Amino acid sequence: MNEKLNAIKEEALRQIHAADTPDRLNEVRIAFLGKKGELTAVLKGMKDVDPKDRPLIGQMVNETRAQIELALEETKKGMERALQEAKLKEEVIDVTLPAKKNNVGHRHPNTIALEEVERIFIGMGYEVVEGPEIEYDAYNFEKLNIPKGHPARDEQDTFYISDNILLRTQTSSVQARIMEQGKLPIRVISPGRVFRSDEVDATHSPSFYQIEGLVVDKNITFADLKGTLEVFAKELFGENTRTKFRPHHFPFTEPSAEVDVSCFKCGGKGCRFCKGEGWIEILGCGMVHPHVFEMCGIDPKEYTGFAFGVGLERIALLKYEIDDMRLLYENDMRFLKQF
Ligand code: 2NL
Repeated sequence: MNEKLNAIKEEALRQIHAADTPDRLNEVRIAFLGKKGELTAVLKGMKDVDPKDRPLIGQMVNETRAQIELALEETKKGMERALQEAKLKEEVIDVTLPAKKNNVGHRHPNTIALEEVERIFIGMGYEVVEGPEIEYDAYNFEKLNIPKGHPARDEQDTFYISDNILLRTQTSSVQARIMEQGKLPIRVISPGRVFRSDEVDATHSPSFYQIEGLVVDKNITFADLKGTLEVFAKELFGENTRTKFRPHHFPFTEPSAEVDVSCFKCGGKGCRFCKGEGWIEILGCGMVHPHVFEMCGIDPKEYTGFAFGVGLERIALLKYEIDDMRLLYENDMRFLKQF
């Protein structure tokens, strides 16, 4: 009996040492110590053993079992230790490696310029309002004194969706809606995307941004318009900036003017930047046309007002000395990273 048990033990230990995975180890356990295992079979055979020999044989079987269990346990621990060591080796952190570069985005130059303009007008008590990019021709043209047949309505310039629906060509449409609401006085700027049927070049794009301003109250005069835009120009381009109002024509204002600012590069002497002029054109403006007031439901005998329109890209190009508008839309990281 002793020899038989020894043979079982030897074979168990051999298989335990040969096992290469915890699963395989478990198979060995079941084969020797399980319900149908070899050692269990010996115990089951006790009924054929002389009763007086049973305690001794029982003890021998238990010792063999204990030895196999010990071997199983130690091998299992060894395997776990090896696994843990391999894992730790793999997870080693080299604190001398260079850190991963974290690319943080930032505002687009157009957005920086827009927020600067908004800051200036909010400081003067204006409200920022937005409206739809797809607009009725009534708000984009009719109520702004641009009647049917006017050249600005030409399909060459405007994207039409249907007879009376189009992509807005100016954000005045937002201001026409505000006037129509009839809450007076009004002091708003309306920034937003506008559309014109233009070919792309260094100064044109079929989609660009505009900021329009509108003030309506009793006793608003051209002096208010001049003072406001002078403050705006000084805030935007520096306190030494001078402004010049040149007569112009817009259908929605009367009188109308274009505004130039003294060149912030040369101070007005004339340089490459202002093309020798000393002045740079930045916006159009005027006193709101009485007919526009009437069409928007405001009594022009009681109220007057001024309005202006600025191209946002123009401001961004000037402020950051960019010479091609296309750069603002191409999303070339080499360009955008400079802001
Ligand atoms: C320009 C000229 C201008 C306006 C926009 C306006 C709006 C209303 C009533 C009257 Cl609701 N006028 N807007 C007035 C004058 C000029 O823009 O050159 N923009 C880039």
